[in-house]
Amino acid sequence: MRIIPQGEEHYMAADKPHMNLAVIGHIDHGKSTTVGRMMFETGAVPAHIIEAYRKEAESKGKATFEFAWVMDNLKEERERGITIDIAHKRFDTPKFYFTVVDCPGHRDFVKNMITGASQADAAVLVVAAPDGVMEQTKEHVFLARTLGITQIIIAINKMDAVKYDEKRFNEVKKDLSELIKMVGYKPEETLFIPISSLQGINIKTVSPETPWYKGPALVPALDTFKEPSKPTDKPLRLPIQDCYSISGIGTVPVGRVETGVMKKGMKVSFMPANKDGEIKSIEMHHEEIPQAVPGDNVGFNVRGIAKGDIRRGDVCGPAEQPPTVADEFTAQVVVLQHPSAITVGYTPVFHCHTTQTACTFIELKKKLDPRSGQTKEENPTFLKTGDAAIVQIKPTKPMVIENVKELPQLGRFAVRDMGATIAAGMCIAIQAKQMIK
Ligand SMILES: Nc1nc2c(ncn2[C@@H]2O[C@H](COP(=O)(O)OP(=O)(O)OP(=O)(O)O)[C@@H](O)[C@H]2O)c(=O)[nH]1
Ligand SMILES: [Mg+2]
Repeated sequence: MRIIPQGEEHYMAADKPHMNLAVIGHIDHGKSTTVGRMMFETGAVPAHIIEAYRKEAESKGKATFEFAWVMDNLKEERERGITIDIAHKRFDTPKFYFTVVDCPGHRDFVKNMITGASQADAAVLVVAAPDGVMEQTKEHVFLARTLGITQIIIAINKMDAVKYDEKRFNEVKKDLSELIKMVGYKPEETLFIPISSLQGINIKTVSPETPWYKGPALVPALDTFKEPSKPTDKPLRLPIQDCYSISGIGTVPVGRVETGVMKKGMKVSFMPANKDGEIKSIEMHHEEIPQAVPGDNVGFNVRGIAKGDIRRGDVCGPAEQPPTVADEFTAQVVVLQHPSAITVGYTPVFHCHTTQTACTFIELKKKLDPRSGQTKEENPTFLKTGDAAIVQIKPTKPMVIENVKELPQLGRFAVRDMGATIAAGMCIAIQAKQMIK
C-alpha cells in the first residue's frame, strides 16, 4: 500500500514538525512555478529534472513551464498549462517538513482548491504583480479563511515583469491588505514578499534586484509559521478520502486525522454509513505506526468493514463517541457571490471535510452585520452577495458535521452551485439524527 508516491520518502524528517501548506491564488499567477522553484531551491527536485522539463516544455511550445511541470503531472495540465487537480509534494526547511498542496487557480476547479485548502495548516497566496488582485485571488482568500487557515504569507510574483518596481509592489500590497483585512487576517502581521519564481528571485535568499525590500525571502519566511496545534484531547475524527480493498490486507480507508488519536485495537464507527469496526493496523509513509495524531495522513486496516460499506465523505470516530450525523443544523454563512438571491428552498452543494452533500436552506433566521456580527434584520426574505446570516440547513441525505466550537476542523464548509462558490460558513448548532445500529 502506497499513500505517498515512491521516491518521495527521503524528504521526510520525522524529528521535524509537519505542516500542510496550500498554495493558492488566481489562475496563471505562478503558483505551480513557485512551488516547483521552492522544491528546487530546497533540494527536493534535482537540477537535471528541471533541465529535462525545460527542454521538453520548450519542444512542446510550453517554454517557461519547467517549474510548473514539477507540480502539473497530468497530460492535460501540461498541454493546457494549467493545474486541474491538487498535487501533494514534500520539501524541507530548517524548521518544518512541508507537504505542499498546489491548488488550481482556474475557476472551474475551485472545488479541488477547497479540498486542498481544507487539508492545510497555512497558505501561501501567490499574486502576479502585473495583474494584482483578481477574481480567484478574492475567492481563494475568502475560502482559505473560512476553511480555517489562520496563517498566510503573500508572495507578489512576476516582479521581473514589472522591473522589480517598488511602487507597483506597494500598490498590490495595499489592495491585498484591504482584501485580507476584510476576511479577518491582520495585514500588519502578514509578510508580503516580492518574488520572481521564474527567475528565482527572493526564493531562498533576498536578491539585489529588490534593494528596497527589507524582509525575508520566501523559503525562510515559511519558518515564521507557527506549528499547528494538535487537538489530541478531542475525540477522534478522520474524514475518509478514499477506501481501498487490498488483497492480503483487506479494507483500507485513507484520510487525515483531524482531531483525536487513532490507536491500534480501537473500536471505531463510520458515520453516516453507521458501520462499526476495529483498527487492525495503521500505516503512514509505508511504515506501520501504533497510533496516528492530528495532521497525519494515514491508511488503516479495519476488521469488520467491507470496501463497499464506507466511502469518501464518511467520518471515522470512536465507537463510544461517534461522529455527529445532522438531521438539521444551524449555520452562520457569508454569501460570496450569487447571481440573484438565496431564498428558502435553495439546495446547493455543501463541501464539508471530505463530503459533498446537497443541502436545503430551510429557514433564513437573521441577517448580520458582517463586521460587528450584530443582527441587522430578523427573518429576511432573501440573502444576496456580501450578506452574512444565520440560517437553518437540512441535508438531503445523512451527513456528518460538527459544531465549530467543539470540532472546528469538521464544522466549516463551502457552498457551491453552478461551478462557483456561493458562500462559506460554519455550523453553530446541530439537531443530530439518532443512528440506530
Ligand atoms: N515573468 C514571469 N512569469 C512567470 C513567473 N512565475 C510564473 N510565470 C509564468 O506564468 C505562467 C503560469 O505559471 P503557473 O505556475 O502554471 O501558474 P499557476 O498559478 O500554477 O496556474 P494555475 O495552476 O493554472 O492556476 C507560466 O508561463 C509561467 O512561466 C515569474 O516569476 N515571472
Ligand atoms: Mg498551477
